[in-house]
Amino acid sequence: MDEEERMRERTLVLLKPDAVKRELVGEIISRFERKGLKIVGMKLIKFDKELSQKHYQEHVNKPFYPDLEKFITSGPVVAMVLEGPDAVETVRHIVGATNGRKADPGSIRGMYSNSFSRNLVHASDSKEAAQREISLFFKPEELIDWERDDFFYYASDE
Ligand code: FUP
Repeated sequence: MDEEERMRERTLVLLKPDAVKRELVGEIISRFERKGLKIVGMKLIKFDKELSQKHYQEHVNKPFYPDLEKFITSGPVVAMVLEGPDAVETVRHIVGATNGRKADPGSIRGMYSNSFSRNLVHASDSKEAAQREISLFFKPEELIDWERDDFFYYASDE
């Protein structure tokens, strides 16, 4: 893989209904922005059962799935695509371990979640999963390429 491709890796992040209902959306997005990850796609969505079954395809037959489906369909979700160097791994690292009580205290889950199942954020766990999940939530034309530009901190004609 060339360097350019590695720098522009993309991953899917969901801010789950607990993040929205606890009004932590801004706080969590700030963590990603300040880390230097670029938002290239973002929308507020509501999961139905079908989308839940597709997104959590590897969990559908597990005993905890009914609760997971009930939770993920219980309110709005912010879906985002983040871009940056090794984005899949970097984002998983900032998000922290699944169980908020065991997650590193500096991670998003470690800071804000006190639960195993209500853990605020989903992040793709591999490049293959990222590709599949991005295409589940976003059409290609909904992903926008943009460049950082210091010029926009002020206008030259002010
Ligand atoms: P993660 O990759 O950290 O988001 O975790 P998993 O893909 O293993 O699990 C998906 C979601 O299912 C987690 F957010 C928590 C929930 N879950 C349970 O509620 N019970 C379990 O035993 C395992 C996972």
